[in-house]
Amino acid sequence: MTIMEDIIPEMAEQQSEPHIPESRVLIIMTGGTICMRPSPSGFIPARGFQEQCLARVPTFNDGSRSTMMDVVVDNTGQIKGHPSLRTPQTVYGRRVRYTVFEFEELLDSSSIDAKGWAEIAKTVERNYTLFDAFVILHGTDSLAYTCSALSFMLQNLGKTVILTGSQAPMLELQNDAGDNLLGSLVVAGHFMIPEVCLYFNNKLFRGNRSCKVAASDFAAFNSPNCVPLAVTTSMRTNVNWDLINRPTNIQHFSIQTNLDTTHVACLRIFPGIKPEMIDAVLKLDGLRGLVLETFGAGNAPHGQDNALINVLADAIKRGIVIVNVTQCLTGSVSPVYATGMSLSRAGVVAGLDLTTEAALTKLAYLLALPNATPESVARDMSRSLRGELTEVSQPVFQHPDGALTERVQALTVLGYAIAQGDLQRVEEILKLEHHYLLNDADYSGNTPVHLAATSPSLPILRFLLMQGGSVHMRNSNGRTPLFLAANAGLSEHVMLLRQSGAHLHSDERAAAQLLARRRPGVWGLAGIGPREISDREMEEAGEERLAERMMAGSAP
Ligand code: ASN
Repeated sequence: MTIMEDIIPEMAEQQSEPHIPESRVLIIMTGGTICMRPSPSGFIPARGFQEQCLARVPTFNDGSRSTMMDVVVDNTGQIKGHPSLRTPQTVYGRRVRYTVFEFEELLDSSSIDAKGWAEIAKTVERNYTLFDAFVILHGTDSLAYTCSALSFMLQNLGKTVILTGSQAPMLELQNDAGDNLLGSLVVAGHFMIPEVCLYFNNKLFRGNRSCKVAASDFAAFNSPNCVPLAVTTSMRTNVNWDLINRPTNIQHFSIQTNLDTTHVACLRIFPGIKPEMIDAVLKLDGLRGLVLETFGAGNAPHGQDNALINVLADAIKRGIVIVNVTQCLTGSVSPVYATGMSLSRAGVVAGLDLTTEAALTKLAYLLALPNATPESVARDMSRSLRGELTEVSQPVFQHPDGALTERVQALTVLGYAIAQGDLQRVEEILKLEHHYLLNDADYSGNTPVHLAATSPSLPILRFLLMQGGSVHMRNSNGRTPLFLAANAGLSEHVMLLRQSGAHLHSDERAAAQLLARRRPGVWGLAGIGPREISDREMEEAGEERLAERMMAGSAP
C-alpha cells in the first residue's frame, strides 16, 4: 500500500537527505505551580519559563540552533516570532520542536474563570493551522474544570490538546514538572488524539472525566469512571485507541467562548439539609442551571411533606435546569431507589456518571448555545457530546496482546478495498470493531484517509471522515492527505478534505508552492499558490457543489 508521489526535481534533492521528522507543538503557559517561584507572600507564578526552566535541561533542549516559530498572539492576527527549542530524538524516531507562549497575566489556577478559558480557546484557534498539537500549562487546583470547559468549547477538534501542570515547581529540586511536561510533549508530538486531555503522573486522562484527588501527592488526578486514554511506561506510551473520540462531522474546527458561568450553581446535599436552603439558591437572581450533588445512585432526602421535591419541581417549572450527579467517586446516577425516582419524576435530569466539574461546565456551555431552551439543555445533559458520560454501558472490544497479525491483515484488506473503490467492503471492515484502523498507518505511514485521498472514490473518503478519520495525520514523508489529493489532481477530494478542516502543514508549503506553479487550479483549492482559495470561500463554494452532487444523487 504505497502512494507514489509525483515529486518535482527541486524537491527530490531535499527528499533524499536523511532527516528526522519533527512535530511542532505550541506550549501555552497560563500559570500554576509549574512556573512558580518563592516570594515573601508565598509561591507566585513567574515569567521566562522557556529560558529559565527548559533551555538548560538536555531532555528539553537538544542544543541545536534555535529557529523562530510564528505564533499568532492576539485577535488582530498579529504574528510574532518566538525562539523554539527541540527535544532529542524520541523512541519513536521523531523530535518535538516547540515554543512557549506566555499569557500576559500568569495565574494561580484558583483564580481562573470563563474569561481565562476563552483566552486559551482563542489562542488554540488562532494557532490551529501553525502547529500539530497544543500543550497547555495550568495550575492543578482548577485544572479539571478547565479541561471540562475546553472540551466543550473546542468544537470539531481534530488535533491533540493536552493540559498539564505540577504539584512542585519546575525549579524545585524534587519536582514532577519535568516528567509531566515531557510526557505531554511526547504524546502531543506523536499521537493524534483529537480530544482535550489531561496528562499527569504518566497517565493521559480524558479531560472532562478527570478530577483532582490529592492535594500534594504526585498522583494528583484520576478519572474514576473512565480508564486512562494512555499510560506511559519505561518502554513507551500505550494508547487505548478503542477509547479515543474523533470528530465525525464534515466541519471545521471552531470555538464557542461565551459560557454562561454566572447563571449556574452547584449544591451538595447533606443529611438534614433544609428545603429553604435549596430554595434560596434556586431563587438567586437569573439562575438558569443547578448541579445537585446527591447521595449514592442519585438519592436525596424525601422529607415528610415532600417539601424538598416540591422546591425542585417549582424551580424546574420556572425554567431552571437541575442536573443530578452523585457525590461518589465512581458509578452513575440511576433510578433504582424511590428517593432517586421522585427526583426524576419532578423533572431533575440524570447526569449519569458526569463529574461535577463536567456537569457544571457543560451546563454553562449548553445554556450559552444559540437558541438554547431548558428542554434542549435538559435533553443534551444526558447525552454524551465529548465522551464526558457513559450513555449505555457496552462491553469494549479489547485486542489481546500479539494481535498484530490481525491488525496488519485488516489494514491491508482495507487498503485494497479503498484502492478498488469498494465502499461496501470498506464499511464492512470498519463495522467489525475495526475503528482503530482509521488512524492506523501502513509501513509508509499512510493512514486509510491518505489512501482514500488518492483513490477514485469520493464516497469512501467521505465515509472515512464521517467515521472519525483524521485529516491531520502525516505519512513518513511528512505528507497530509490534502497534499496527496492535490498532488494527484483530485479537486473534489481536495474540497471535501478542506471542508473537514484539512490544511497543508507548514513543512509542506514549500513543496506545494513549487507544485502550484504547474497546476495552480487544484493547488489553489488546497489553499496555496497564486489562485489560493480561503477557508471561507471553500466552505461557500463547497456547499454549492455538494448540493449539486446531492441533487445528482452521487453524494452518499
Ligand atoms: N495553586 C496551584 C494552582 O492551581 C496548585 C498547583 O498548580 N499545583 O495554580
